[in-house]
Amino acid sequence: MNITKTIIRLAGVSLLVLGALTVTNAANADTWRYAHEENKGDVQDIYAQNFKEYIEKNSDHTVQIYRFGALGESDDIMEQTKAGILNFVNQSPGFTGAQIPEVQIFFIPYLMPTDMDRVVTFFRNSTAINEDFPKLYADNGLELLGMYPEGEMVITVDEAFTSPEGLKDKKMRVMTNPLLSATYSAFGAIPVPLPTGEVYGALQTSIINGQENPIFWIESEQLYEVSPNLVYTSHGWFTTAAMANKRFYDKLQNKDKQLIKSAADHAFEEVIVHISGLADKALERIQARNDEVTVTRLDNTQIEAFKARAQQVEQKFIEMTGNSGKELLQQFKKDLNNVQHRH
Ligand code: 6CS
Repeated sequence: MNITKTIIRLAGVSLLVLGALTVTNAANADTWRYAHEENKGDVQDIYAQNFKEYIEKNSDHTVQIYRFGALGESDDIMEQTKAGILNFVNQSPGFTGAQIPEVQIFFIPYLMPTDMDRVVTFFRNSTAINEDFPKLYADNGLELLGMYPEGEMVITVDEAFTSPEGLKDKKMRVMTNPLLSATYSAFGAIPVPLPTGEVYGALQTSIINGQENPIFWIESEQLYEVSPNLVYTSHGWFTTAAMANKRFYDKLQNKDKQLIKSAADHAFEEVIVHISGLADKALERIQARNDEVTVTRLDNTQIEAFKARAQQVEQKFIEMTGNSGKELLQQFKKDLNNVQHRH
């Protein structure tokens, strides 16, 4: 979507005065605009709501939240943030990876641990997450506020599988970054990059045979209705990131910068509480609602066959990102190793 269309769309959904980046009154209370990629009550919405509540409780500022679809697709809200129309955006590396190749690290399969405690400890303590990524985002005009996990990735497909042979030639929707396509090619499938809003229809019309997402999203978007076979492959976690337009952020007073960082820390903690047990509860609700749903959990031997293909994706990541990606990967692995030792 081009900027003109974007502005028209934004004007249509809100009564904002265009041209003013923030609406300021005499008391210096601003209205900040924040867009994310999910529906009401989903993980990114919980983060955004908690961010908003913290800001509004601790300052005179207001945060206006725009959910999935209100302002377009994920790439549209990023474009609007870069243009300064929005102040904050939550965009997942699945999409940002097309612009900042290093963030595709999350799509190297079997790199992340599978159990939630380890994943959370990693996000809290990782140097790569907390020091290296902010620099990469800053180089792209974005102030990174936080990265957080949303849930384990689960594959939904028209026929359950237990080996790469079972995925052979299946058209699998992927988020629009090249490394995730490489992962699905390595798994034997045919990757089909699509924006979020096209996934349900593409499954319904069999343009694609399957896709991957955390369970809460499979429930939220009712993907199980059109893709009922759930396969747990343990190959990764859905990670996302909240950020601000850096030009906007850099011009703020220190107390507002501090307020925003504290609000992001608060939102992170609330999200971690929200996601504990979320996938299991969502799965129960899905199964209660639809008796066509099947659940396949790969055992360790079956997982090995997929894991054996991860190395070529790691190699591809290094080819795509050069030295900077290589160093990031080293740090990432070091951080992951520290997590194993803590548990
Ligand atoms: O698959 C997607 O496109 C979407 N999945 C999640 C969990 N959040 C937003 C994202 O756009």
